Amino acid sequence: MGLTLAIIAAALLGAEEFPTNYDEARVAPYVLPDPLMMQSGEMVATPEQWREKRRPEILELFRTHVYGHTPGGKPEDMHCELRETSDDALNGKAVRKQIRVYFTKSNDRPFMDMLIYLPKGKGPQPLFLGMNFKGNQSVSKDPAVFLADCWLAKDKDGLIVDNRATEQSRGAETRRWPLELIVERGYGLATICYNDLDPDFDDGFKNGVHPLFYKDGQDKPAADEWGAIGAWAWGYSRAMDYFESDGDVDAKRVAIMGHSRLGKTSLWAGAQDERFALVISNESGCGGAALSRRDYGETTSRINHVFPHWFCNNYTQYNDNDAACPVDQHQLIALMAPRPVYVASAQGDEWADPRGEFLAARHASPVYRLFGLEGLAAAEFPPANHPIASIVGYHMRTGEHDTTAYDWWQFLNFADKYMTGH
Ligand code: GTR
Repeated sequence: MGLTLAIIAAALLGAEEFPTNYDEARVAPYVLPDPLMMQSGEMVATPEQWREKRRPEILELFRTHVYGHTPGGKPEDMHCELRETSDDALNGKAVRKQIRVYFTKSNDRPFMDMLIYLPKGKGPQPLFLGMNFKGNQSVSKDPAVFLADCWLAKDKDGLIVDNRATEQSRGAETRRWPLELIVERGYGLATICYNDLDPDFDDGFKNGVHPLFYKDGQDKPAADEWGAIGAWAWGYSRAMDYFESDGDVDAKRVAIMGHSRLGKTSLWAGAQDERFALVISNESGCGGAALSRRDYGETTSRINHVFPHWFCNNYTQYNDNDAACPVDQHQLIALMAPRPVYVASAQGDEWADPRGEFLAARHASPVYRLFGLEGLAAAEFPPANHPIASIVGYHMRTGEHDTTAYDWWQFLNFADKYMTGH
């Protein structure tokens, strides 16, 4: 059947208002913008032309039309506080650090709390960086982890009370974060709750990092300025700023991973910030890895209505009008080139359009070929549980919308192959 909870929720939210197509035969033909055709009409023929002309063009189009412009670079007064550390974490196998990153001179909110585990070893360690939904305490059962101090969405299990973390929420998300496995495989894990950057509800951009950058008289982002996804992605880059200052972390070997809305975020962060060595999107779907012009599953119109704070306001121009958008999501994936990028789907997650995610990865491949790399090594949509481990990697596993141990095994194998050579 493949109906996910998200689809049921979508149906409850007004199926007539936002019709959803799940019939392959009803996907209308579409034409994708060519990642290698410059706005002048000239074709990109060399990696230099890509790097100097076409890549900046595509990035600017995504900034103007999809995710909004983001204030660049490390804030001048950003500073970090090591709140807690131990070299005896995970039964002596790991070093734990809990860092608070402040973005201005002030120590008031907004700030972000990062939890880091590093395998014990000589020299700086590679790591995975991934944001979490329910607070750092949900990622690990380790009692030394500070309870998240930010707004959290109500959850169905009642572990979040009055939008705050509780003791009961410790380890609530461990099935999505196989920490011991990651450390055993020789990688660290760093995580941040995304709500630290901007709580995930529409409040007119008052309570996250946006106001730090308002010009005089400004009280919300302009139509081509960042929404929540932009702010979360900005947080990924601030984490990278921190890694560059921590001698225990190998900042040249940092993989970013995100699930669902945070998969959209990891792609956008990886596109803008080339310091990330490897980028993983897990079931990011609409506005993430899935082609928008392919009418299957979640639509631009619905996502902009239900989550009006995620993208920039300009993006609403493409509600029910995807063909008019000057970019599509294969070009976002292409912005990772020549770095390794992995797109993961789940068979039961039709809402995120697995085939549309596969096709976007496939259509990003000509940019990789420009660099003498293969891109995605599959012409046909693969059956479930047949990972494709080329430099543009892809799998669709069986099961529902989630991040599972199966997904992590593929991410770890992929990072071994393309980032660390473990
Ligand atoms: C859904 C949304 C998806 C995806 C998901 C999630 O409601 O429609 O695009 O982002 O949430 O983040 O879990």
